[in-house]
Amino acid sequence: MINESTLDALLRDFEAKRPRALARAISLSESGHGAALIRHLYARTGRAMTIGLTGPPGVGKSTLSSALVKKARSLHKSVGVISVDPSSPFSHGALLGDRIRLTEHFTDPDVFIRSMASRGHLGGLSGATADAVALMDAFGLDVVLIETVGVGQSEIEIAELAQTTLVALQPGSGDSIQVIKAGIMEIADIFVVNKADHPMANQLRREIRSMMEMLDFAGWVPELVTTQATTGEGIDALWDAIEKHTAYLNETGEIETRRREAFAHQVRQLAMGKLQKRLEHDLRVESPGGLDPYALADRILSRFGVHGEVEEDISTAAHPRASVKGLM
Ligand SMILES: Nc1nc2c(ncn2[C@@H]2O[C@H](COP(=O)(O)OP(=O)(O)OP(=O)(O)O)[C@@H](O)[C@H]2O)c(=O)[nH]1
Ligand SMILES: [Mg+2]
Repeated sequence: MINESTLDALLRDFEAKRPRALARAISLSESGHGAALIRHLYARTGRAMTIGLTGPPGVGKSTLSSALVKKARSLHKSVGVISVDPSSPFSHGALLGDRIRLTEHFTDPDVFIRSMASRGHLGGLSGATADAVALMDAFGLDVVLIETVGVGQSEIEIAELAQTTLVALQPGSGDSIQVIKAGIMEIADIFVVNKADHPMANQLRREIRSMMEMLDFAGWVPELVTTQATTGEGIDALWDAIEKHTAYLNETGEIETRRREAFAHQVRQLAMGKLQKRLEHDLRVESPGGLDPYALADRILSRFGVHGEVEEDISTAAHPRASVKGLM
């Protein structure tokens, strides 16, 4: 926990834009003690441009992040980078590789780099990440870039926190198949074929195009950008695509829909986290006393104010952005 005077001091440092205060704030929320901070700072969020960057291991996400940071800095924007590793229970340690690729930005006071892992946060890794995004936003960083590895569910969740989601794919790896399988198609606002110098880069572009032809998009049609992150080739085009998407969100008002969805997602994660903790406790201490599972479930639920049958509305999926042609 954090006491009143520590919180006040931290908020003062935060307001004075001391990077250490931001670092400490993120650490606190990462370990499950961020509620009071977020309560104080939440009203100041909603300003930053938030970019999610996901893709399989080794595709070049960190190299792309570094190139995007450079681009944003050339436009005099301050940047926060959050690199998320769902497989690592620790922050900092396992992510040395990421950090090394960002070294050229280490000494820049307008670049704030942070690795995340889930520790004690009730909302799990996506909850901890959501807090970090909110804190960087409240701190006044113009751009927040969230890098997540892989193509699984938790990465999709994290990508949904962002206004604009970039999906980076690797030539010659069968990635396009993975994309269809994992439902990544639906979350990508921009596809990035990185490693343009790879002989299979053009084939991957064709595969992505034909994949897109199978889909009906509700509104935005994903952009396809080719980059060579190591040389910076294509980064200007990528940045333009990000700005174009941002403009689209603002002009159509979809930015509000995305914010609402992200908000609901966070509330859901937090509430479920708390409920689950309570439930596990009750299950441990409760003696079944001859009750059947339904009866015991009802007894426990009645303590949460849930009685009798519940109307079925279990759809938690976010609003679909694309659907397969002919299926819906
Ligand atoms: N040839 C080539 N190599 C690249 C390019 N971009 C990145 N790489 C290399 O690909 C390797 C992986 O790059 P990273 O940026 O660490 O990839 P990542 O997706 O962040 O990897 P993880 O964080 O481990 O998932 C490094 O050796 C990079 O130098 C590119 O455009 N062309
Ligand atoms: Mg990386």
